[in-house]
Amino acid sequence: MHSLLPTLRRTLGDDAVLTDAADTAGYVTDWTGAFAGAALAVVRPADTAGVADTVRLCAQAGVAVVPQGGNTGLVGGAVPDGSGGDVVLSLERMRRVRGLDPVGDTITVEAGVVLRAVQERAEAAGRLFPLSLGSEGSCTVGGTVSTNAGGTAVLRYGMMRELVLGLEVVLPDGRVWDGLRALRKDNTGYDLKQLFIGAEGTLGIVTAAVLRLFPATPRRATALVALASADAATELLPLLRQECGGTLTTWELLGRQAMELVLTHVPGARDPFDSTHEWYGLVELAAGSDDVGERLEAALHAAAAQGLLLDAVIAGNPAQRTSLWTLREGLAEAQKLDGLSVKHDITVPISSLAGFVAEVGPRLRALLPGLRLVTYGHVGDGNLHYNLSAPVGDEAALRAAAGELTGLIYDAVAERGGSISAEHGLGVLKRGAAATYKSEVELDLMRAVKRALDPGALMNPGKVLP
Ligand code: FAD
Ligand code: 2HG
Ligand code: ZN
Repeated sequence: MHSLLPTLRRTLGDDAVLTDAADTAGYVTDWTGAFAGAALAVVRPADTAGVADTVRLCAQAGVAVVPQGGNTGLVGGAVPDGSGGDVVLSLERMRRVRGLDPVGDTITVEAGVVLRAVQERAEAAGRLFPLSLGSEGSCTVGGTVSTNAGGTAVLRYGMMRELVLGLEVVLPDGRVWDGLRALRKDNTGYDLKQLFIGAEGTLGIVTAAVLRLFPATPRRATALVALASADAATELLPLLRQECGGTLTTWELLGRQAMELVLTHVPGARDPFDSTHEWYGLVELAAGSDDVGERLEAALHAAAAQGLLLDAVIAGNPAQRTSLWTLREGLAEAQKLDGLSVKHDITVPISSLAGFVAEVGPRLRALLPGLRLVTYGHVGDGNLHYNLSAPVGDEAALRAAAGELTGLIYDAVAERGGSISAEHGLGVLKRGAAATYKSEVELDLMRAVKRALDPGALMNPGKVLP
C-alpha cells in the first residue's frame, strides 16, 4: 500500500478515502465512456482545509491530483490516466451555500454544489442564476467554473466567466488563496480568478465561488421554428435581437438528423410539426413583467414576412414548453444511446457559420458515405456541436475515418478564425489538436502560467497543455 494512504486517512477520516475498485469505479470513467483510467485513491474532503491538506500531502509524496466535480465533462478532463498513480480529489462533499446577498445580488457557494441547487436557491430568494446546461442536475459549481461552461442562456448572460465575481482556490502547494470578493469593481492588478476559470483543474482546486444573481424572469415565451437552411438561423438572429431586445435569452439550432436521434431515443419526445424539415430553431424570451408572448409572436410574424420561417409552434403552457426543450436538451443523451459518435464543439464567427455548414457537410459525406451529421448547438453564440454519428450499422467505418474527418472540420474552423473548443474545454480529447491550432506564442504563454503556478506539474497532469 502507498504510504500516502494511511496519512490521508488519519488526516481526513476513513470515509473520505476510497480505494476499493467497486467504490472508485464511478470516478475513474467519464460520462461519455470514452475515457477510463485508474486511481491510487478517491479522496473526498468535506471542507477547504481538507482539500488543502490533501493537496499538500499529495505534493509532499509527489502524487498528482485530478480534481473532479459532477464528472459530466465531455473531454476526459476529470478522470485519471491508466497508471493508477494519481489521486482523484472529488469535491462532492463540499455542498454548502455559504451565503446569499439580495442587495448585492450574489450567492457564495462551495465547489461541490450542484448547478440546479444554485438555481433553486436563487429562485427561492426571488432571483435568477442564469447558467443553464443539459447536465445541470449533476454538474457542479467547481466544474462549471473550471470548464467556463456555456449552455443555452449565454446569448443573454454570458458564460460562467461572466458570472463569477470571486473564487477561493487551493493552490498546488496546498496554500489557500482567498479571492472570495463580491465586488463588481476591483482593479488591483492581475485578475487572478480569471486564470482559474477555464483552467480545467490544471492550476489549482476551486473550493468556493461568489456568483452573480439577476432579477427573476418568471414570464417566458418559447417556440420551435422550422427553417429551410442554417443560413436562415443566422439571418434571423439580428431580427430576433431587434424585435425582442434584452428579453431574448435562447436561440438554438437543430438539424433534422439531430431531431431524428432525439425522437428515436428519448422517451416522450414528439415532433410538433406535421411534416419534416431540414433545420429547426428553438427560441426563448424571458422577462420579469414584459408581455414576452406578444413580443415573440410579433418577432415570428416579422420573420415569416421576410421568408425566414417555414413554420412555427409556440408553447401554450409549461408542459408544452418542457416538451419543446426536451427536443434540445435530450440530444447529448440521444446521441450517446445511439452508439459511437465523434464530437466537435466548435465556434466560428456567426456570419461564417452557415457557409461552414454548407461547405463542410458535403466534403465529410464524400469522405465517408452514409455518415450522419448530427448538427445542433447554440447558434446565437456561433457555437455548433458539429457531431458525427456512424453510418447505420458501420461504427468501424467511423472509427477508421475519425481522424481525417476531424482534421477536415478543424481546418475549416481555423480558416474562418474559429475555435476548436467553444465551451467544453480541451481536457485529454483536444490537447493534441490545441498544439496544431494554437499559435506558438499562445502555447508558450500557457506553459509559462502552468510552470509559475504548478512547477511540480502535479495538478491534473496530461490535460489541456500539449
Ligand atoms: P467535471 O466533469 O467533474 O470536471 C470538468 C473539468 O473541471 C475537469 O478538468 C476537472 O478536473 C475540473 N474540475 C472539476 N471540479 C473542479 C474544481 N473544483 N476545481 C478545479 N478543477 C475542477 N457544457 C457546456 O459548456 N454547455 C452545455 O450546454 C453542456 N451540456 C451538457 C449536457 C450533457 C448531457 C452533459 C453530460 C454535459 C454537458 N456539458 C455542457 C459539459 C459539462 O456538463 C460541463 O463541462 C460542466 O461544466 C462540467 O461540470 P462537472 O462538475 O461535471 O465537472
Ligand atoms: C449541449 O449543448 C451540450 O447539448 C452537449 O454542450 C453537446 O454532447 C454534445 O456534443
Ligand atoms: Zn452545448
